[in-house]
Amino acid sequence: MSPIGSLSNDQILSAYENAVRSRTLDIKVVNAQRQGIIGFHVPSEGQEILQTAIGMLLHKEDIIFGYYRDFSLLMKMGIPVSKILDQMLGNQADIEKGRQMPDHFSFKEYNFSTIQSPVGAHLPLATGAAYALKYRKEEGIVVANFGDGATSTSDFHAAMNFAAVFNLKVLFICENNGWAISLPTKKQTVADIYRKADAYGMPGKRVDGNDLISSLNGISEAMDYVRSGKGPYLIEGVTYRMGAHSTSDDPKKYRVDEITDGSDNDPIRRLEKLMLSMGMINEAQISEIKRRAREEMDAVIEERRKIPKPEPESIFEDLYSEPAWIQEEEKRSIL
Ligand SMILES: Cc1ncc(C[n+]2csc(CCOP(=O)(O)OP(=O)(O)O)c2C)c(N)n1
Ligand SMILES: [Mg+2]
Repeated sequence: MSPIGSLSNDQILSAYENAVRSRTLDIKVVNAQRQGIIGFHVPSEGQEILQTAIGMLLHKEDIIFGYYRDFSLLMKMGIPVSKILDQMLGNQADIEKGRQMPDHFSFKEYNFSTIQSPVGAHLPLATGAAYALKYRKEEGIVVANFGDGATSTSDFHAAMNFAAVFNLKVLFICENNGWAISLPTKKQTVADIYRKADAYGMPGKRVDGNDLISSLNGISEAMDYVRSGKGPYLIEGVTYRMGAHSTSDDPKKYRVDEITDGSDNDPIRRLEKLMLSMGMINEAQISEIKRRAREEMDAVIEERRKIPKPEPESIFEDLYSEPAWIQEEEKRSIL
């Protein structure tokens, strides 16, 4: 047992390793994008610990409606890095056959629903899935995570309202990273995000999303509440987007407050300091974990890159059980 609540040292270490592997993958994928290997990426740097905490508390039967900035969550759910990269690369092993933008995952076997590009669009779907669970009397809860910007969409309102009206098992988790691309949170909403729960008649709580223990405590309390059938719950995890919004963004145009890797506000460094102070780990072990993560990610990227892209004619698959004449005609005209 570690001195922190009921967490074992192994659980803390495995949370840390997950965050380090996720950040390493982020860095490698951005480099791959710069080399033209991957088309686009939305890094999770700064949000690793909050997402890892969510992943640690999920049950197998839970249904996840995530968003595009989710590497650490996917990895903590046990989704192999190879599968993540297949989608990013849009290769033949990609379940989506290369038809989606990178970062727009679908992992049916992990109950991870397809990521939506329009901000907030997945939230009514999450509420709908929770309604289906109730109607079919099935186990599990729905977890929907999203950014601060999503709380200003009408879809957020519809999802929160119906989740409460129908007393559904949905846990809404806002990853408040301070920005919606170039717009700081305070310019898109004046209210505290967790207090928006009041308007819908559900509990809301703010946690320090850069701190593993605060995140785990808040999210597990909220999950217990939702699992017991008392209704939906809103968690606001305060984190910080350390880098650019995406590989298409240049944050130097609008921000001067950059948080650098290794600063006190970096959630990974904060967990390192905690583990060091508890004598759980030393600097040499930290370096070794990071070295292993770099080696792992280099090897997986190298392996998955070799898988060819889908054949162009595969674009005509999956639309109709029998090919329609119009598809045949189109195929003949372009292939
Ligand atoms: C409905 C809609 N409006 C605008 C966009 C363009 N857009 C993509 S991401 C984004 C910012 C979203 O910010 P937030 O919800 O805080 O998530 P974050 O990217 O910070 O994780 C915007 C405005 C979009 N995809 N969909
Ligand atoms: Mg944001």
